[in-house]
Amino acid sequence: MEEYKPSKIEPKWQKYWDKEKLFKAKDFAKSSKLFLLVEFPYPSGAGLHVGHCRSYTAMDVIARKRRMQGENVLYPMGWDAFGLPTENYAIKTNKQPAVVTKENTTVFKRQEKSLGLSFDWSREINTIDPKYYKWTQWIFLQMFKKGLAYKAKMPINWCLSCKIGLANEEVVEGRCERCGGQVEKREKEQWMLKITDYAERLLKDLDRVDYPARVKTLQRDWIGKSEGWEIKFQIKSSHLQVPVFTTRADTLFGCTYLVLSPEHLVLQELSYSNKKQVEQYIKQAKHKLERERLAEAKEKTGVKLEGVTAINSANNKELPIFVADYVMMNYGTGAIMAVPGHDQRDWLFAKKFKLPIIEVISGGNVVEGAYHEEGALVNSDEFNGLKSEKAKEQIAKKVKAKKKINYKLRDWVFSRQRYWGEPIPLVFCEKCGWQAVNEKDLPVELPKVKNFQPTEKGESPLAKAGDWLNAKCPKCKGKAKRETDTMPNWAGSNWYFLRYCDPTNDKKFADAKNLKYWMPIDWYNGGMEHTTLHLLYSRFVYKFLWDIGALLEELGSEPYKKRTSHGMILAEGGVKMSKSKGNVINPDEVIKECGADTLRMYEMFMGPFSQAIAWDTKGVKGVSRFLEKTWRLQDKLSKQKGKKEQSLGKLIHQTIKKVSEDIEAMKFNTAVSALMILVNAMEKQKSLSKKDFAVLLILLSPFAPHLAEELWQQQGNKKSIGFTKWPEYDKKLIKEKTITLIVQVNGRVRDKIEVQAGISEKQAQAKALESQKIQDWLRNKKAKKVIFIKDKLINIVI
Ligand code: ANZ
Ligand code: ZN
Repeated sequence: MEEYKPSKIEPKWQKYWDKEKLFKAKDFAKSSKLFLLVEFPYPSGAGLHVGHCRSYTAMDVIARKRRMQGENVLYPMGWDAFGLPTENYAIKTNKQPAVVTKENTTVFKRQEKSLGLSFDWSREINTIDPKYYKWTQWIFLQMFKKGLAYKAKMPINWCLSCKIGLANEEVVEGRCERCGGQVEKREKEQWMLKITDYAERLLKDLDRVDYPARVKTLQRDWIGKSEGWEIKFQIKSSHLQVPVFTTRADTLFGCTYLVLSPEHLVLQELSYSNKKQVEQYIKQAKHKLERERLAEAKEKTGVKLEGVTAINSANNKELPIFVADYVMMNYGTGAIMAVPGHDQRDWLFAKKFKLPIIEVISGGNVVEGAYHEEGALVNSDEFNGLKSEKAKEQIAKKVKAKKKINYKLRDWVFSRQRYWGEPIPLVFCEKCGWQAVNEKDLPVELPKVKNFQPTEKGESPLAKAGDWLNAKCPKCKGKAKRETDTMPNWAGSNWYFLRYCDPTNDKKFADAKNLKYWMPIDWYNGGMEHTTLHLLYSRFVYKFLWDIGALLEELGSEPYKKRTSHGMILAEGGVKMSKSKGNVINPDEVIKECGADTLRMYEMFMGPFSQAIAWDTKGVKGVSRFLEKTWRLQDKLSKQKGKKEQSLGKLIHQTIKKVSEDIEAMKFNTAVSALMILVNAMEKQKSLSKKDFAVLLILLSPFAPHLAEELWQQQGNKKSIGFTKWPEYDKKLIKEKTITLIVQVNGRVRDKIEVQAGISEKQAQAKALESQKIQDWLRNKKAKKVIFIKDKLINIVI
């Protein structure tokens, strides 16, 4: 028989699958639908990453298996192709971004095809296609019309090297997420989307979806709901009042000063004698980033306002007022009541400025640091002895505080002053202000411009787009100018999955019938890094579309039923893969050397799917040898003519069970191990059963589809293995018998445990030691002697 040559068989079957349209999802088919989704890639110049392969292959394994189980699977792919890296690269190389994008997309598509992924390519979408972004613009217009899109002067995160405004989510540890460059605060006019209007629903509906716990936690923390009170502080000898937001009204008697954020407007009304000093402080604070300002560990700075004080209405005490940058303007009221005994930042500040620290909750030692816990009140007059929970309500009532809910979530900065994005479909008329472009005039196409460099002033390159700028005001028909900002790179991805349901519709983003059939998405796998970005944004946009009736009510307002997440693939040695370190694994090379099936199977085998794991070239070789071994079983089968076939019986059924269940649980690594055990057993057999071999090929086919298809058709099967029925296991055959084992310590019965029948003394002892009861009796003492009666009793003598 011929040698196993992936480079020969893989392209052949890819062509065959394509030609037979095997993976085409059928709209409205009677069989039950399954919408499987992976995050469509940004086609960067670096080409497909092995991390993409991990996610795509995993879902491909599930897609292939479920098709074999009779489901109508939609597993689509597309390109999220607007964005900065391409634009930056285009600037560097003096090419048009559209040209660069086309090149990159071609590479990505070739690479994905060479992996044998079972995408329905007839539904391929691309966010830069005007037929696609017509609907991205349409969705924006609906938001604009409902008042959810507004333009505001915002202190934004400005990346000095990309010359672009960044959302909070795009600033990682004070640096630009994309280029790692320095970020500072700047005031800019920006289009904003009011995601904050949806904060409560985005939070509450997390209860209804099947996401990993850590994804839910991250989203909850990001939304950051906080329930507390707004308490007003009277400024002495003035009509002015300063409200503060606090979650700890129970600590009001411990408040020893107030703090205003440097951006607080009341600073302009208060009369204090050290104006110069305060102004100087404000000026430098404004350039600092939020994270920097909020960091607990950071050295506290601030300035006392000389000559003004506030009154604590709980005890009529007079309090000094400070301006300090650890209080943010965009949270709560922009002012706080400082309780240094029980808030660590206040404590550090009080130490530095020699302010009194009063203990009002007993249990800690406020001389050494703030005591955060709740507890019984002290030094709080008539509230002494009350527990925090009650005290909060009662103190709030005494000072007439209002209950208040705050969210950390911020509105979404939805514009940028760059070229390579969807134009914002609005025009500005001197008479009528901002106006929506008529829907029939969509899409507003991105004009071709020669010069797409960002400007130093931060103006969009489209501001120089000549004729394109001029438009008619849809309202008064007078002269108007187009908006020159473009949308951020999240715009195209926040609704893309809907387009897969009906990718060529030019009347709607997707027909209601198609949406009704395919939505919601049954299973969405993607990266953890998207948790508070794409995953949250798209939930918001989906809810909005649902609210305005663009989605059928019965679909519900959550797009994803189930979300899972893959771990990152690191370079050998456990560090991040990066071009600069030269440690990037190129899937093309792995495929060239070992084949796509090896790459696929290795990535499924390398470790627990949800965990980060380092690449291991030896591991790749191991999987490659396993596939060769499988290939040779074919030889064995053809040479054993005449011999009586031997079925592996129980092992076959155990493997069916294991592989089927593990795939569903995304325990791909243990599924592959089970296949390896089976192949080893077959190798040792004197003669192989044809039926067993067929089962092996079917179970193997989601992981190594090319090899499985080749051997399958060599066996004389005419139809693709992809449409063979997935096998079921015989429950009776694999049932393990269990017995009750008596466990004694020094001859006395101390526990009874369920164990598999026939286990050895060693296994029984290990099982017995797992019992907490037995551990308590042994108290770490070593066994002197063990008496074991098979399937009956174990006695540990100490
Ligand atoms: C008094 C107090 C006493 C506080 C205490 C905490 C502990 P979360 O849970 O995150 O909502 N705070 C309020 N507005 C702020 C702002 N704009 N910038 C910085 N800090 C601000 O936190 C609410 C607490 O954060 C509030 O409760 C306030 O400090 C502070 F023992 O008030 B607290
Ligand atoms: Zn007008």
